[in-house]
Amino acid sequence: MKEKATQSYLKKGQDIVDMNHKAIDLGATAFKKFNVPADWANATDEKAAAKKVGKAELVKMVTNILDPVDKMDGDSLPVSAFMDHVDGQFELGAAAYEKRGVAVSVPKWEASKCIQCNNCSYVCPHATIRPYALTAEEAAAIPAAAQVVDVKAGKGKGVYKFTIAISPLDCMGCGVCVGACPVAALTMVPQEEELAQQPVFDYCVAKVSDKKDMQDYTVKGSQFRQPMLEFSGSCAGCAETSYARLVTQLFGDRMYISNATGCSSIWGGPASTSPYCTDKNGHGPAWCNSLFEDNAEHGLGMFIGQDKIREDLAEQVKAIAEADASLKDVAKAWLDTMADGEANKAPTAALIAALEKKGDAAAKAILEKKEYLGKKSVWIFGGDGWAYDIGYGGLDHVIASKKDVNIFVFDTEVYSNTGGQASKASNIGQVAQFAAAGKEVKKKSLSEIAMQYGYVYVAQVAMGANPAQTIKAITEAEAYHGPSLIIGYAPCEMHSIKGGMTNCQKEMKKAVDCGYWNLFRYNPEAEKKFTLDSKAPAGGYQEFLMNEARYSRLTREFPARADVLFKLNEEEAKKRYEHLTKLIAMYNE
Ligand SMILES: Cc1ncc(C[n+]2csc(CCOP(=O)(O)OP(=O)(O)O)c2C)c(N)n1
Ligand code: SF4
Ligand code: SF4
Ligand code: SF4
Repeated sequence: MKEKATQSYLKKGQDIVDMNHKAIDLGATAFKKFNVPADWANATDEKAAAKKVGKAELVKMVTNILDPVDKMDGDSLPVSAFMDHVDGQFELGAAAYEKRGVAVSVPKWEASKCIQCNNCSYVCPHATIRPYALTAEEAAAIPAAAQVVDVKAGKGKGVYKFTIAISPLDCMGCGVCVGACPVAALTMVPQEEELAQQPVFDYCVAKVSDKKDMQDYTVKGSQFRQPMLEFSGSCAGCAETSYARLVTQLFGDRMYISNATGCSSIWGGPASTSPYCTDKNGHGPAWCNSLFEDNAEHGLGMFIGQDKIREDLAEQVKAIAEADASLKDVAKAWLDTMADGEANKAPTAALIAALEKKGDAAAKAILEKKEYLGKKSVWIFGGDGWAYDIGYGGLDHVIASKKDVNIFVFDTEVYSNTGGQASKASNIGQVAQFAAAGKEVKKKSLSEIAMQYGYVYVAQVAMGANPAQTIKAITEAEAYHGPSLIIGYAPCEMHSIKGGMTNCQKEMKKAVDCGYWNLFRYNPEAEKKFTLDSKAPAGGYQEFLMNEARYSRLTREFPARADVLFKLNEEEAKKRYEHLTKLIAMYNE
């Protein structure tokens, strides 16, 4: 066994091998004997859990499909079980019914220490730690295990109570939230100790109302918005899901997502465990996965389809307002804001109300398509294997089209979902499949290819390094009336970061501090188009590389080559930063 462990783990470092050997030794000696109680021989199955509540179609799907699948009994499902889904559509929000309870330890919140910054929630990949602002009545009815305090500062002070709700049965135990807390108000404790928090979380989700006055587009305010990606099956600590969750908090109620095949299609839509969900009005991201190689085109199709319907609706709205002067103002307000998401919300609601009141044939014809009236936020999600390599031709075609779509690339610098093949986003010296002796050529600059069009919004972000810059880039990209490309640095299981994925967000900061990854925004609509958001490299580059076994393993396998490639990697990073500083002058004069 030890030999096999050495073979499997030497690439991750001798310390990992030693830990495995120790575990093998302990497995042989440190066991205890427990007698199985005799009455277990007559054990019967537990009664089915309390009746599921929720939308009837969703409960039916969960009961008939998800439950058997979760028990590894999906093979026994008859074809007839899928009759409601013959067109491939599944209900949103099924993941909330799973309650996998897989975390060994979960965070425990200490209200007295908390400064209510919401950083924990901002980074959580699984949306299992959430801040809530409560009215006095909501606070009075919360289960007893909750800790409820006054809102300490800023918006809501003197108005609301505050709590942090944690779902122990959905949490993945990554500890990323603990690392993001500036005042050590969170500690990891055994899951069983925190089970009383589950009813608190469930109460907050079901009963606490949306506090619009607490919500904005800052790190703190964004976390009072409902995440519409929750409890996915991504790895504990995954950066991809933290980014996607954040995007849904900002635009989820009017989002369309086209998703490339890759990790994001697997954690995003494993039939029938849909982790994308809806708000209390039934609005949530409409999500679809086509192919690895045509995702951008597929997303463009989603945009064009609804855009054409909206163009036709605009003609109908103009005509009805011309015929009936009482509709002139509502129609104008809707037409004037058609291209702007947030601004179009109230005029859309007013237009629908006015048309419902009017109720004639022309009004009914518009109302038949009322779901299209509001401005949609169209997103195209995928990994670097999709964006830099296999779907690149399509991505280029789509950004060149000048249409108002938003592309988010989860850049793990490797094909993560298929076990870590090198992509054109992989970097010099990185060991991956198809680059067993370390990749020789530098990472492609996808961002600069996009910038040269001049009309594409482009940003590079790393949420753990600069959370405010990330949210700024996402909101600017969405507001931009044209194509946008955001590339998010996404540390991944595949990187074998020292200490594991609990350090995911911290690793982003290290990457930016040493200049391995750069933060910037290119906004064609801004007066100063190019903004370099990261500082000059502060040193520690080689230490950064050695912190990840995707690099450090090369020093064990090919030490001389490692030396050369890692130096080259650092030199290229320095050149890249100097080059970026020149773009400030080039694009802003
Ligand atoms: C044309 C095609 N080639 C290969 C595959 C197999 N495949 C599925 S996901 C994937 C890797 C995706 O990598 P990436 O785009 O980097 O996303 P990540 O998994 O890293 O999020 C591959 C190769 C496929 N589905 N289609
Ligand atoms: S431990 Fe991980 S999954 Fe659990 S609440 Fe914290 S960040 Fe979320
Ligand atoms: S990160 Fe810490 S201080 Fe900030 S809200 Fe969470 S628990 Fe409170
Ligand atoms: S392999 Fe990487 S990208 Fe995929 S779910 Fe795991 S951490 Fe996330």
